[in-house]
Amino acid sequence: MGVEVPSANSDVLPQQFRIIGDERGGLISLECADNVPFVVKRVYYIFNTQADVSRGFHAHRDLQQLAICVAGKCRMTLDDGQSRQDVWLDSPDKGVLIRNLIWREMHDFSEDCVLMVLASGHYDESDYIRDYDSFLKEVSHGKK
Ligand code: T46
Repeated sequence: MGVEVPSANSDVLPQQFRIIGDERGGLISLECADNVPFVVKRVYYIFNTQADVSRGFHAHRDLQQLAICVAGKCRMTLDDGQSRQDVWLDSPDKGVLIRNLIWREMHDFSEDCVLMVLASGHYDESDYIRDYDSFLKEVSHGKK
């Protein structure tokens, strides 16, 4: 894995990736079983998010994701049902690993932000919990 940065919640793991840089510039490699702790089944990226728009506002029942701003920055708010934490993704060598049943919101996108997400599963709308009270119920029912 990347070097883990301390976090209040073990289901939210900020990551610091090693830059394999030389005089030509930087390079970061993401590799399954090395710095990506799951088999990647999907990659998507979010860009051109309009100023003052926030995204997310959901949790996943059974999905691990690694999020990295490969350009620009945004703030991720991550909530395990008991506490919230903000993680700034503001450099291509920083990421956050988000496990199951974590409510996420993305705020404060810079104009040039490209948020890339590696996911352990294919897109499946039935895996989303898009209502916060339902999320709290699933967490309290110990489905983690
Ligand atoms: C997440 C955060 C970080 C697809 O058809 N395929 C996909 O792989 C994805 C990710 C989305 N979609 C469709 C579903 C919606 O109709 O694209 C539309 C926008 O998705 P959504 O509103 O869920 O986007 P965000 O930015 O709120 O959330 C996304 C991911 O969906 C989510 O898994 O963790 O980014």
